[in-house]
Amino acid sequence: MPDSRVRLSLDTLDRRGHHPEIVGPAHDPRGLDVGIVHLGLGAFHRAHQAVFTEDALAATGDTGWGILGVTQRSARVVEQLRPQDGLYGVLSKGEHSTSLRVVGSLREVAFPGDETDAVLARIAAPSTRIVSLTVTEKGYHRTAAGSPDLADPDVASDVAALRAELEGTASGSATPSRTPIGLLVRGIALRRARHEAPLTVVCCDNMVDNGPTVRALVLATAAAAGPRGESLAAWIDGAVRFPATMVDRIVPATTPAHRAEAAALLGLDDEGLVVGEPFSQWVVQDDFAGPRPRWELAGATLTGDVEPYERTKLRMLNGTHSTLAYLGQLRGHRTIAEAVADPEIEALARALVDEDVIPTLSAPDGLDLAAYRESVLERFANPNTGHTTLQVAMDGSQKLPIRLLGTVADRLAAGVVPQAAARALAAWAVFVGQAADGPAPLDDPLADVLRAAASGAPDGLADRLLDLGQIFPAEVAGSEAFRAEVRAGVRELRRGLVPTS
Ligand code: CS2
Repeated sequence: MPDSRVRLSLDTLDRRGHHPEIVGPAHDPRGLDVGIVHLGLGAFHRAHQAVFTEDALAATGDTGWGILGVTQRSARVVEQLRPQDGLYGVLSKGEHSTSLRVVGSLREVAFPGDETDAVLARIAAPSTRIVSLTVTEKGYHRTAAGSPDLADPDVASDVAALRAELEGTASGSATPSRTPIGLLVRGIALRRARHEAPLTVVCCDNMVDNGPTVRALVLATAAAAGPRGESLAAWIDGAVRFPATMVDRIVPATTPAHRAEAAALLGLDDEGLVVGEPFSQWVVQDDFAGPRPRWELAGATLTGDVEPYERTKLRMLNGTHSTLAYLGQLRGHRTIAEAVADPEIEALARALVDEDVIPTLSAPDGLDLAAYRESVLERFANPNTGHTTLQVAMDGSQKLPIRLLGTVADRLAAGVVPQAAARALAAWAVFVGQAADGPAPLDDPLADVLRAAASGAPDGLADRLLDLGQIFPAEVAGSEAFRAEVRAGVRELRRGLVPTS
């Protein structure tokens, strides 16, 4: 038996167990060159795009699409993956099956805190054709209007560094980058200065129009760096493409129990392990400035128009997910699977989809929305992912506008007050109120603002939250009928009832 205290790495790979459930890597990782720089090396990227890339290169034998993964949040991810030569496992937890694959497409990892020079040089390298991102909603440091938040000290620091680099006044090693967009723009500036080769930026975050959104942020961040920044923005406008994408796989946080389960299968310790449901989907707008991996050979859909997929997924899956998370938290359900098994919560989730969301959608080609709803609810009911309501509940101030408030605004514009969506927001409001009062931390970049709004007379909770212009657009906050529904939902939840529409 292999010693389970030995870490997974290129040198130990052939000591792994040979259970039929274990596969991969699908190629020799040593032979891959980096062609993709990925910003945001969290669990989602490792369980999603890195796997599609692995399968695409296994299908073609192409060796130019290894990934450099950059983690900006903490150096811990580097500590997990660098000793493992970038290798890690994906533990797939189906309702009735478990499997493990070792992925080898991630070839290098970096933390720009102290490796900004190296990352900028990689973004600039001619062999890099793609920069992709999964930095979560809050990682974009946007204002409510969608522009870069130049008042944020991290954004300001990157803009100042960019300006100094463009004007030739930067000295010594690069100022550590503090935001993903800042890092990206600085890398693109270096690329332009060195050889002007085109580039494609692939955003893989759950945002409406994610490609165009990132494009606008990149252009505005460049332009904020003075006249040379404006000229850089003009160059980016012509040379860099920003395809939109829809990404989908449920990837819960990895727990010690998952690590123990994988170690027992693999016979090696894997600190980079990630966990996911078996389902995985990727729809990518086929708009690249240069070559790309043949992701379609790995099951991705390359298409001209991602918008219908993106909107359907964000509103049906993510909107419902957040609803289950807040109601589940209020009713003491630890996991999403437990929440969706609660008949009252399930009824509200179905009402949200059928009455509020579906009327706002035009289905992507050939997609049956009722069947999609069933498949989403079935995936949520998988008890083996262990996805917690608390994890999905985090960052509500960033997620709700994208997942739920578009539905609300569209229904209000159509003259209908969306009752189930109002109930979902009421659940968020009560959750915020409880977290603000109690010992549970409120995991949200606007936690202080939310806490301040939540304190005060309980009757005014819904209105004080709806007044937060950073979260609620005027077309939602300005509807008295909608406010009344949210207030009613808060009252019912306080009485311990799941409000029905
Ligand atoms: C979830 C998503 O954590 C969350 O907020 O709603 O991460 C969800 O699991 C994925 O988008 C599924 O593709």
